[in-house]
Amino acid sequence: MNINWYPGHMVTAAKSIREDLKLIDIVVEVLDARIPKSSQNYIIDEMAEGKEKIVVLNKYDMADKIEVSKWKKYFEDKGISVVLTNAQSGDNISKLLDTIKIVGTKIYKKKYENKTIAIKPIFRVLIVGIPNVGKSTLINKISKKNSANVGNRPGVTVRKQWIRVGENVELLDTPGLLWPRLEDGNAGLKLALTGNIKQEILDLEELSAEGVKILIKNERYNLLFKEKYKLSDEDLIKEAHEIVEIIGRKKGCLISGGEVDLEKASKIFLDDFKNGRIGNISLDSIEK
Ligand SMILES: Nc1nc2c(ncn2[C@@H]2O[C@H](COP(=O)(O)OP(=O)(O)OP(=O)(O)O)[C@@H](O)[C@H]2O)c(=O)[nH]1
Ligand SMILES: [Mg+2]
Repeated sequence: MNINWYPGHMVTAAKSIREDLKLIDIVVEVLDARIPKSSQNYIIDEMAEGKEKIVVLNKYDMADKIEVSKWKKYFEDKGISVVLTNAQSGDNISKLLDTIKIVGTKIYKKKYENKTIAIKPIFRVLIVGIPNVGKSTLINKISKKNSANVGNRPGVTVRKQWIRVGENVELLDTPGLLWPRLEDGNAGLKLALTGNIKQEILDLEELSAEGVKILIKNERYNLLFKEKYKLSDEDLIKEAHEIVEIIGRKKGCLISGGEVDLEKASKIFLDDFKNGRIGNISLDSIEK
């Protein structure tokens, strides 16, 4: 699947973030806990070079807990602090704020070694990540305000915005930045299934069939899938697009003549997938 998606506002945002980096002490990279590899952006990595980085694995509530704990260890082994969050419910948000303060204090101690600082330091934090990972939701939860716009579609934040938290933390919300070339592995497919790129720009029937294939291949996900749509063992050995059709029939997506409306069926399946309603599913495993 070849996707080239790099809207104008992202180009502008990337430029302005590069300028803001001079003011920044800490870079918080927000990843989707279901796809910690595919939701990484190499532009961000390059921007964060030389800065202290914290990785947030957000939407933890929808991810496969076994895979997430492996990913947590992977980042920690590289010396990066990791916080698992559910920005929607607020789980672990205070832990993230504590981590920011710990890392910030460490930076200031190093910077002002042997000098007494008269003023209280302010930690300036850049919140970055690909579209729709939950950056603005996270900021609203940390600041206990609804200053940042949120929405369940990529591309909600189009302008950067500073948000003050307490006395000594300032967060910079930024528009989602997507690596403009997505040909590596199945990153585009995974980003579409988790809703980080607009599903409408893809062929929905092809996308849902790919999603079904992923679920069938994995022993645990296969069971979740079967349970969710009350599928039989016979259903599960059929071709992926036929399984989508079965789901459509069960959901009553019919057009005249009793045929299944495949587009509607695909949309229902993809919406369930994106919103974690099939179960806790991760698409990036650490081994691959
Ligand atoms: N289940 C779940 N949903 C979340 C979580 N965090 C955010 N969301 C939802 O994800 C959607 C996107 O959230 P935003 O905060 O707008 O995402 P963003 O990263 O700011 O997106 P852009 O501004 O488009 O780059 C919203 O519908 C949120 O409610 C989470 O931890 N779990
Ligand atoms: Mg946003």
